[in-house]
Amino acid sequence: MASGGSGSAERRRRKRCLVFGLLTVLVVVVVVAVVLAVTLRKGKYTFEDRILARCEKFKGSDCRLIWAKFQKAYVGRDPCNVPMEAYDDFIAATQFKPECNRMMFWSKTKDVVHDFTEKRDCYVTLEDTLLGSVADGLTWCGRVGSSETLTTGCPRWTDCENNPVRSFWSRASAAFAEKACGNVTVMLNGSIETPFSPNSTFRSIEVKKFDATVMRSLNVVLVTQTNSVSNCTNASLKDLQKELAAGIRYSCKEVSEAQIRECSSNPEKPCGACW
Ligand code: DVN
Repeated sequence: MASGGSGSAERRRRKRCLVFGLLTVLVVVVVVAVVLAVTLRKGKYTFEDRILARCEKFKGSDCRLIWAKFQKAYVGRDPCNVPMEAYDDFIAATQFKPECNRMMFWSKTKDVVHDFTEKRDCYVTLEDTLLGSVADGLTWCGRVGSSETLTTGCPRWTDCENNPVRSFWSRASAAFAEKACGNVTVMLNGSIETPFSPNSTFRSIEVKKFDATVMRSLNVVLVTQTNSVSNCTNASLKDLQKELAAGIRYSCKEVSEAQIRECSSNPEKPCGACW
């Protein structure tokens, strides 16, 4: 019987092993399924998710409303028929308080400017505000008869003027420039023949919106390299002075990119000593 007893004990042990084995397999399957689901969900990180995540960095923003107003501008529309005014409701929903004496504009100097504003809390560009940061570096459009946001197959910047991305930046730039106040700075590129470029957003939109009743001066920082072709006597900068609203003081300073980069990486250096 003893053998019988040991036989049933053996059977019980084997049964316990089998149950434990099955449970282990079940746990592994569940964990793999969860990981897959999360990974696949991550793969579906939508354009909307991206906009909302960027918006939520600005505490207190009604990001769902802002997303609704943003997509209202282009969803269901011919992607070459989205005028800048289509974003008016979005602009109204993303109102920002201008930071007088700290606002920075730029043209053909995107990398050095954003390297500076990311590392130093001296100035604020449009792309550092809620208004500009939600869409910075992104491409989007809609199409007639669809409620989707497309991120491929959209018109390029120069394909047509009224495309969703270009119209967004025109409208956002106008809103940012309208609020420029106090002493305003602009970083222009000394390595090109016309730092104040005719077709640039800075020239075609922003300078025209500067308001002398709130803006005191425009201070050009002309970013130079060893092989720079322009300096502060450049003809296009003379045009800039002429196009500035009466009453806004103008200054220009040639500053090497190396000096700006050094200041970006040296938080001990006071902002005012960067140029
Ligand atoms: O003051 C800044 C800022 O406020 C912004 O809102 O407008 C001013 C910068 O615009 P800008 O004067 O036209 O300066 P850029 O350097 O000529 O163009 C700025 C950006 O617009 C470029 O960096 C391009 O964006 P991207 O591709 O780098 O994310 C885009 N852009 C301008 N002309 C373009 C173009 N993209 C493609 N093709 C073009 N022809």
